[in-house]
Amino acid sequence: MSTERILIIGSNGQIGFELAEALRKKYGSENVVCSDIRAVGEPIAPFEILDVLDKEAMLSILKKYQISQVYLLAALLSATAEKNPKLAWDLNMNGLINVLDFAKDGTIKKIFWPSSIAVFGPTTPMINTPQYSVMEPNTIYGISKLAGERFCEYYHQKYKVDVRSIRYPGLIGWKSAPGGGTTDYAVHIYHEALKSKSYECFLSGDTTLPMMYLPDAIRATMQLMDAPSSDVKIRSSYNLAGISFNPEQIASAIRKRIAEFTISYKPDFRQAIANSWPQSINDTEAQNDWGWKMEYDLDKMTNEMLDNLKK
Ligand code: AKB
Repeated sequence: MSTERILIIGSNGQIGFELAEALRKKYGSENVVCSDIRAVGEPIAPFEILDVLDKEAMLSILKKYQISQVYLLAALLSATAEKNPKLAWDLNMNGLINVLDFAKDGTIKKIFWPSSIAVFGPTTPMINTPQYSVMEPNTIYGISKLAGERFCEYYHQKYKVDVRSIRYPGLIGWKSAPGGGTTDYAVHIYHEALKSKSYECFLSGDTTLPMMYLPDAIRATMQLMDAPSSDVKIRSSYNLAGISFNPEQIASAIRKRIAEFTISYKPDFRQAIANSWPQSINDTEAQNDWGWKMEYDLDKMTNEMLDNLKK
């Protein structure tokens, strides 16, 4: 058994919940400390209340558990961030810098930090977007993620900090709820399909975005964290392609299982955010550097989502 001691910051969120499960299975529950700004229900120990902006409190948790790796997941996502840009910048940037500083001074050894397809913007080529491209995000979330990527690479180059990152597409899972993103519709739609056989979508039917089933995203994250340091050639953040589809296409996939399902469209402010993001992503570097391979397509994901949500 490895001697890794892991801290997940933001463990109550959509990624945190499933990642905690997977990491606890791999490293043993006692070696994976979950933390969040508040407890939800009766959290499984070890759990600590932690505000990512409270550097002192973070240090005392790192020392108390002799943490070697931090997964920093606390963030404001795209739609929520637009409603409170200053808080989004503060949380998304200063939380990251706090953790990077603890790696710089040797308190911790390795960091995972999620970036997003939101680092791209309206001037980026939208189809098969390459790893290196024009990056002019026009959402505060995307701006903070792009700045975060630059900080990660800077700390790696200047201070040899072992930080690893993935530009997640929209994430879809049945175990945990999404938290304020533009891609959240692709989770809500499954819940509503089972509940009311209809769904009103806040994006237009032809809005194609890259998405990924959470088990693939968790596997990618753990694969990247396990890769030998010399294989991790990109220290900003890796593109991951996922599955590209639009609301019409996910509705058709659901109709293969629930024939009566109907979808209607009422685009809101999130439409402009979605329009600024790529429609499909090229992840050649992740495939070449650490052997990434996706498993779930739209139909396979839809079957698993509906089967599990029905239970
Ligand atoms: C969001 O919609 O904000 C997130 C993301 C794509 O990073 N799911």
